[in-house]
Amino acid sequence: MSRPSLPPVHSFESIPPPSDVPRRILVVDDDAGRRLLFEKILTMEGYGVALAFDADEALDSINEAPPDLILLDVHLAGMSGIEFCGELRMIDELRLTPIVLMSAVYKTEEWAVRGLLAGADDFLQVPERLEEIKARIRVQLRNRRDREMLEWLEMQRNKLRTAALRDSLTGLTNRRGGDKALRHSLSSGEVVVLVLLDIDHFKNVNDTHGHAAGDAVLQQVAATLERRSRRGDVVVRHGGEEFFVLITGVDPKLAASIGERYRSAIENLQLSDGAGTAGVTVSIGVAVWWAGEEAAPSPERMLSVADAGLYEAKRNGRNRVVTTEVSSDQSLIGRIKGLPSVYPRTKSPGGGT
Ligand code: GH3
Ligand code: MG
Ligand code: MG
Repeated sequence: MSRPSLPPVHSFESIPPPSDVPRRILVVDDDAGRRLLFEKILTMEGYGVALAFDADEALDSINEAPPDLILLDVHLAGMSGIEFCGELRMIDELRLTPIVLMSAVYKTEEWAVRGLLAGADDFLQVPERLEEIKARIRVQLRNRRDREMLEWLEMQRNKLRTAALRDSLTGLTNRRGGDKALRHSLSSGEVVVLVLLDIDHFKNVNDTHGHAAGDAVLQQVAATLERRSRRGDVVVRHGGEEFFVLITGVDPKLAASIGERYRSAIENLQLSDGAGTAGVTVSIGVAVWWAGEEAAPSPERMLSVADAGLYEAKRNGRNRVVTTEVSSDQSLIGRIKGLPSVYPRTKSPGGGT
């Protein structure tokens, strides 16, 4: 019984089909005849083709427009294609670009091995078996597209991950991100200063000027906190009109004055017209963890100590700072070690940190 004959090789389809976007292939070969041959067959395959005689021309072409695949002769004029392949692999723009080495010389096993180890993705004997060469080029471009897709997905995932930790109104780190950062700080073994701020009588802003004006105030307060923060500090919108700034590795004696710096920055903030209100103030509770031998407090405890200070600041007349030290001992809440704990409703003492 005779076997059914296979269809002609050029009628095979690549699965998945090649991308709709025409791909550009750079052919680097010092042999003019082969350059022409590849230009012809690759153009017929629907690829854009760039030609280079040697490494210099190839680099010029790459600089002008990075190709999607490089077809590289092993024996370049004045240079080994294998060495050049190694150099190309160091170029960041080409990290996804397949490099296919080719040689017209027989018995090329050693070169094939060296070339593949130097970073080439395939090694072709040319100009034999042109249909196979075309198929191998397709496979490399397909692999490249898969890698691009993976990179794109990874980027999307990172974007989503970042977005999940951002507050959409103010652009600050949101509560989830803030809690994560606080946990991380407390496990660092360093001093942690938590400055918890709540806008005073914010409900009045909404009631008097409308919710949009309220939103504008929140944005301007957020921007001010961000501007006043130092590199490495984390500014968080912890909820409605409540924020915190997380500072790690600072001199704990400065905690109260750091709180005061933020208080006065908000008091002096000139709200833009859109906010429809003259100005706002904040009440602040600062919790300080001095670090040391003891186990660090939990994030919840750190926040509750700061919150107790904030509540006290509200009760004492608002627009003020109450600073409290946190001990890891659950029975001791808010030991004050000679810190100026309550700032009266006055201007900043100046200096600060
Ligand atoms: P206190 O000085 O005691 O903090 O008074 P307050 O009015 O600031 O506090 P209260 O908790 O009574 O009101 C908070 C207000 O914050 C009520 C709520 O509508 C408003 N708010 C919370 N989130 C947003 C927001 O995203 N946009 C706007 N515009 N308002 C918000
Ligand atoms: Mg408030
Ligand atoms: Mg509140």
